[in-house]
Amino acid sequence: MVKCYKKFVCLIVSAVLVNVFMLYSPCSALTVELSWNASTESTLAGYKVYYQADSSTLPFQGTGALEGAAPVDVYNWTTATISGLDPDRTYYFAVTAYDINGLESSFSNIVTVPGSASSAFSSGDINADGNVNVADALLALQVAVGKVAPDSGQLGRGDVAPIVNGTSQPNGKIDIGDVIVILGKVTG
Ligand SMILES: [Ca+2]
Ligand SMILES: [Ca+2]
Repeated sequence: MVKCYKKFVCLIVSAVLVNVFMLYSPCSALTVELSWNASTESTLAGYKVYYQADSSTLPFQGTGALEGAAPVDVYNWTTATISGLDPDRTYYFAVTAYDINGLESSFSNIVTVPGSASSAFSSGDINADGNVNVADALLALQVAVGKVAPDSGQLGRGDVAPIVNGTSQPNGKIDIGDVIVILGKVTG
């Protein structure tokens, strides 16, 4: 049983890569479509979609989607639609697979869907005074070392890193990487 589980985990980690598409419906609720590569495990029984707002800490235990609280069991579909989400919040998604014995794989890669509010203001201007300067870098540093607990607005504005392919990919926290990016903006 243990051997089976390990093999299963390995396959899934390499096989489940989540792609994401965002749809904004007229009522301004956020709908996210996820798809992933099928597992080749012969004992595969299905997949579970985990989601959570504002925090990238696993396991995701989000609530509020029309499909129900995380995890959402999507059986053996390799796509999922999670709807009714708050478009102003940043959501994190991950998928697991489970086999016919109910054993669950580890999590797939995490997909981040930045909220409209946080992506609009994720400039590094943590203190929201209209400028990115050394005061913001200092505040980011204080958050990064745990001296200041950021509120959700500060987190959204200061979470500028990591930078992937030249684009900001907020990861739900302010750490030293964010401090460096903000300092880079300050020093030009
Ligand atoms: Ca500022
Ligand atoms: Ca960050």
